[in-house]
Amino acid sequence: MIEIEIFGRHTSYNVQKVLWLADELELKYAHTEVGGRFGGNDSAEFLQMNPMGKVPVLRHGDKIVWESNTIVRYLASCFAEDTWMASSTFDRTLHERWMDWSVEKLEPAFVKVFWGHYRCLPEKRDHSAISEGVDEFEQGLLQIAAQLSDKQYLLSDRPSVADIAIGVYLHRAWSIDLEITFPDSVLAWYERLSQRPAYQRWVMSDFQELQGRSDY
Ligand SMILES: N[C@@H](CCC(=O)N[C@@H](CS)C(=O)NCC(=O)O)C(=O)O
Repeated sequence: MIEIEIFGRHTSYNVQKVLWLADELELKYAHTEVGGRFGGNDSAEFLQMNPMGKVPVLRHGDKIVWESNTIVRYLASCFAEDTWMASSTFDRTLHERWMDWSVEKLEPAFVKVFWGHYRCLPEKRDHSAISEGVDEFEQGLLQIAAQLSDKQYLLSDRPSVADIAIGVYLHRAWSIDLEITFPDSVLAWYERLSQRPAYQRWVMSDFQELQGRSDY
């Protein structure tokens, strides 16, 4: 039996975080598409793994983990301590604060933009809500630019779990035919991420099936 199984449709940016890191760590894993057009996330078997009915879910031996950022931290601490995530208590917070911030600030802004613009049929779009989302997302990009300063990645010249949690938004925000201003350092960071095979494979994969689709 394969030790590690990742459940979740690869068009979900939350699932992409987990698949991206698993490839970076060269883990051997099985991937099962669940949710969206694949369904299965409301089955009794799935709900037993994640009572929230959401993807991603990780099975590692007899352990089950859900919530994408939690899975990312779990994999990093199992398989990449002191490379993708620091092991010392304080240094871990340097990663964790950016991951928490992304959930609190960046993702809600991104959802207004991505769901409001890309996943909504053109005739149903609320343009003032989209423009509010773009402003908030751009504010977030400015915070990221200040953090990047002259670093290659968010915390140092090596990528970390913080880059995974936040980097998934960049490709979508850049590719959805909406004017969003990327500060130069953020654009350079996105280009750097785009060179990574695991980012190309999962995050830069085709998500067109989500266009105009608000049912999942
Ligand atoms: N905070 C959760 C969010 C999970 C979530 O909302 N997942 C979405 C996909 S991004 C989902 O399962 N939607 C139902 C579906 O795809 O069918 C996480 O980061 O894992």
